[in-house]
Amino acid sequence: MKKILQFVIAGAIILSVSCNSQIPPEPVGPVPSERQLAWHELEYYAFVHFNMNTFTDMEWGTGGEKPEQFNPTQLDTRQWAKVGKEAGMKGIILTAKHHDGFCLWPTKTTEHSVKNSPWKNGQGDLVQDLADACKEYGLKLGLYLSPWDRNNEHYGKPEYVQLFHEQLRELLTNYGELFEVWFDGANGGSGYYGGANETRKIDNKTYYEWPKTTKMVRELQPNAVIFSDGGPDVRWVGNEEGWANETNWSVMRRDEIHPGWPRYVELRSGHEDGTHWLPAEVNTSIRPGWYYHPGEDHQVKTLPRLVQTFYESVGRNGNFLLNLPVDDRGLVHEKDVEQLLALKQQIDKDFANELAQGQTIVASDVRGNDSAFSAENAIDGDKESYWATNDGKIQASITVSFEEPTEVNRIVLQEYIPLGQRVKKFKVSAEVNDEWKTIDEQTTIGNKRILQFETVKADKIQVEILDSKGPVTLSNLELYRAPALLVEPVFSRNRDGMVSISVPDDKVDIYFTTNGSDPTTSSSKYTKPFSLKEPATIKAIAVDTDSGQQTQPANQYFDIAKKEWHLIAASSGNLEDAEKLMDGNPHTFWATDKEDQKTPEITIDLGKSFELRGFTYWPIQIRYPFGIITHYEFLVSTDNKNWKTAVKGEFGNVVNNRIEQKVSFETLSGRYIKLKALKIHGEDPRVSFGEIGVLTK
Ligand code: FUL
Repeated sequence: MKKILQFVIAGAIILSVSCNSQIPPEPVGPVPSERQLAWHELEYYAFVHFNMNTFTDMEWGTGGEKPEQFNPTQLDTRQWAKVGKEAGMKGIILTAKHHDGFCLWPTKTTEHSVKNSPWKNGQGDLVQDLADACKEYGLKLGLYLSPWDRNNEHYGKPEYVQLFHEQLRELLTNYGELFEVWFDGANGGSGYYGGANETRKIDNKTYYEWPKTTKMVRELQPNAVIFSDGGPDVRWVGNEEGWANETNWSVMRRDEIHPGWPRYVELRSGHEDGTHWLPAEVNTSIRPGWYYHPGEDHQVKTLPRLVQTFYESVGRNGNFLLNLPVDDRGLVHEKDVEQLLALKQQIDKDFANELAQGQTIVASDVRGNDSAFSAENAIDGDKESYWATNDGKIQASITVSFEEPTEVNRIVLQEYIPLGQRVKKFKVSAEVNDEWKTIDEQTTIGNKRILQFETVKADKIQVEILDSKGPVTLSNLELYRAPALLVEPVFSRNRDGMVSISVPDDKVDIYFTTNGSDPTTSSSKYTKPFSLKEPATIKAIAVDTDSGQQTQPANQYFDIAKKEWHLIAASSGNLEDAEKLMDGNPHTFWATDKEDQKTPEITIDLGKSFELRGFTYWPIQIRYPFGIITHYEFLVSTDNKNWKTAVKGEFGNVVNNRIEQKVSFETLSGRYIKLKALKIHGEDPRVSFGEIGVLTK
């Protein structure tokens, strides 16, 4: 009997070992749904902000606009789709209705739509046009529908919610398959509201009946993911600048989040102990604004900036949603097209030649010593196969050995996310001339992590998983040697008017002009800071001394220098420190005191009289800002006694998009300027200033 028992036990052990060898690891934590998995595959797609604001030069229309104002002359959605396709994007998400309430399709729910516009004599349907164009170019279609509607008279009441759901139903029913439905979190506030012109508050958590909204999307578009600050399928990344945190979990404690969530900063990293799969989408615009503004034609993001955004979104476990502000002709502007194609070219170059495939690869631990989970699976080009470790093995390494020393400066890592996101900490090292050196130590991987590092000529590259939520599952490891990226020069000018031009690489020369002409290698060569006191536009190129390759010209306009400026009065705050709001550096700031009870204001003496045509305000640039002015009044005086209001207004979307605000006004001469903060964002009573400037040209 004893023998039989021993035999049975031995058999059970053998059985369990061989079973373990074929059983994949248990999932860890929440896992993605089918529709989320399909969404992860998309990685890079376009946002198109094109609507009433395109014709009013605004970021947030009030809702009081007239349908007649919507009048594109060359609208061509096929051009958008063609550009998107050529840029390597997988789809387009269109603002079918933005906060001002104007609908780009002939909805039955309101008269405020294309059907009452001159475009195609009111016969057009822009959503349909784009759906057709996407189909033709093999792109997916997504739609943005703003819950906030500053036009609708019923906004704030139950009637509006019914109408909002009806609009959603139309969009979900009439335009074929959608891959994503986008709900913005910026809701409630002042608006036209059918002529009431008032402020209406709503409860973001309950007003829109989110469960009903989700149910409708699930029924009518079962494959579409739903985006909002907190999903339910895809989350906002918590900034509009185009980056996710290096630590980026695709899981979150979703039930804590709602649209307009005040703890949105947490969206940048996710929650390690998340209860739901809720991956991040990194949305940013190719220009400063979401909408087209002719004044921003020269501010299309530079190639280095776009490349950086790619690495800080796709390379940090996020999807990259790049906004194209289609212009008032109805076309993606040629400057934007140029940059999109340049980005595509650069990314293609960076990842042109994969180096790990075909090399020897070994792992310190392989699940059940089974080839189904071998190290080779990480370099076989098949995402469905993966290297896995045994249960309990949460520290392990995988090493690629090159046949001969090979230059490397990029690594791509992917976890097998159908079984959850696991890795908490990992290290990448290179063996160079028999010596191991650490390249980088990082935290999360997720669907995709890309690390850039200085070129090493390595015999071996090793990835060590130092901590993980469970056994490792790595589906992909790729290595590349990307070429150098020539970075456009960057300008700065201090208070004394001394201009510096810089590039990060000292093997690169800079040539510049100050008369507005395009620089060439025959222009002045930059060697040290130079003085520039009068208004001028500086242009510069960077030239790679090895290859002779050069960048596009970068340019910057500088108005009068601020040497003679003095902050002579402020409602509160330490005046001695005030230098920081006029030192030419928007990254330093000055702020009033907490005790400031009145309308905060500052007065600056410009030292002498100027013909003033406008002013500029850089909001504070720190990571967690406070005291941003949203509504302002700007006054001018010749004697510091009698003041004239030059302009009064709102900096639209300044909190989400903290770029330099430029406001023009009818020319006024004066020596003293006063900026009043009529309204500031948030609870903090202080008002902050990154930089103040004037426009005299
Ligand atoms: C924000 C909106 O308020 C902006 O206007 C823009 O649509 C952006 C994508 O989302 O919250």
